[in-house]
Amino acid sequence: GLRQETLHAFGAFRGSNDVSSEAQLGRVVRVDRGEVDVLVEEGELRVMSGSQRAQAETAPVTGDWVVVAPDDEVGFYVALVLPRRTAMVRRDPAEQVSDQVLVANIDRVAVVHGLDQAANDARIERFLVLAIDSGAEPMIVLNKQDLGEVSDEYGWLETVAPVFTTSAEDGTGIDELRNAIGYGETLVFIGPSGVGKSTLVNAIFGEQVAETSEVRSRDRRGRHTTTTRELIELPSGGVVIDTPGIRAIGLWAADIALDEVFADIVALAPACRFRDCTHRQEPNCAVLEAVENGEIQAIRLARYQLLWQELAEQARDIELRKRAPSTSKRNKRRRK
Ligand SMILES: Nc1nc2c(ncn2[C@@H]2O[C@H](COP(=O)(O)OP(=O)(O)OP(=O)(O)O)[C@@H](O)[C@H]2O)c(=O)[nH]1
Ligand SMILES: [Mg+2]
Ligand SMILES: [Zn+2]
Repeated sequence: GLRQETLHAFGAFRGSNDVSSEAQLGRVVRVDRGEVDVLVEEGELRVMSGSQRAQAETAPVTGDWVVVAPDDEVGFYVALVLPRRTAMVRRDPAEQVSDQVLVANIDRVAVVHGLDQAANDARIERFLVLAIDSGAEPMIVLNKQDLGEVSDEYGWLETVAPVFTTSAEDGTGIDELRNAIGYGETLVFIGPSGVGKSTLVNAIFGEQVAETSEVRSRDRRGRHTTTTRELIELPSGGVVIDTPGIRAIGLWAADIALDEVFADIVALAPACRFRDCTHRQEPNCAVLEAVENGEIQAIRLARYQLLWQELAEQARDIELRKRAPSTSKRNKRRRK
């Protein structure tokens, strides 16, 4: 997945910095407690992430293109994280007013749902916002087709992103999915635990490269088998990234992506009487009219409003934090 602009950035870095001529370009395969595995031309290198010593200001994540340089003490270290073409970013689960990059330089984000579970529009919508916000092409994979039907409930998905129906178990739809990953392209699978992300990776690859395990029989929930975001090179020249299952994910400044996932509602808004209509109780609201005559589900409008509110509150919190950068959490609470 190496692009011309990445090569240029590497050349520019080498030209203007005092790094060893042995510095080499590589791609991060996984990040594990301060150590980073980087795929370079000759194979995988374990390097220090090098937060203290490196010029690298950004912490490397899976999928990053990095410059790796040799060092007498630590072996190798990451000297530079090259500019990211795309990145999947969530709200940091610990630091609520900062963001966290999950994977970088991806071309496609495949949101996986298991058809053995009930449809969960809210969850898929949230994952789709994350996917679109990354700058990559979104896709939806309805897996475990051998265990459940693609009912009308899933019809709306096609209006947002291409839908692939697969069974990693019996091979249905696997060729189509594999063909969707072009030469040099990177696809990342996201979704809850147990939906079959790692099994899909294995099916696409053609042999067991990612660990999988059975879902709990009681509620068909996964067991959180995959624990790191891991990059795998396909024989076809494409790349897939397997990720640990997540049930919920915090969005980060994803307003534009949100409007893409709810394009049906957004398209009606210009016909509302008020330019800043919130579609809650305003007179002559085109969206509420569409709900009334059944074109838009009331529950879908409610979910849009919830996500919209979440992002608006977040933007306000970030703004507050910017104005009072040194205020500790305790002080902030006291001021309220
Ligand atoms: N019947 C059926 N079972 C599947 C299919 N895909 C995956 N499974 C099974 O579902 C279970 C969970 O699959 P995994 O690939 O480990 O799920 P995962 O999404 O990677 O889960 P985490 O790594 O925990 O996030 C395994 O027992 C798989 O064999 C499918 O298409 N059909
Ligand atoms: Mg897995
Ligand atoms: Zn309105």
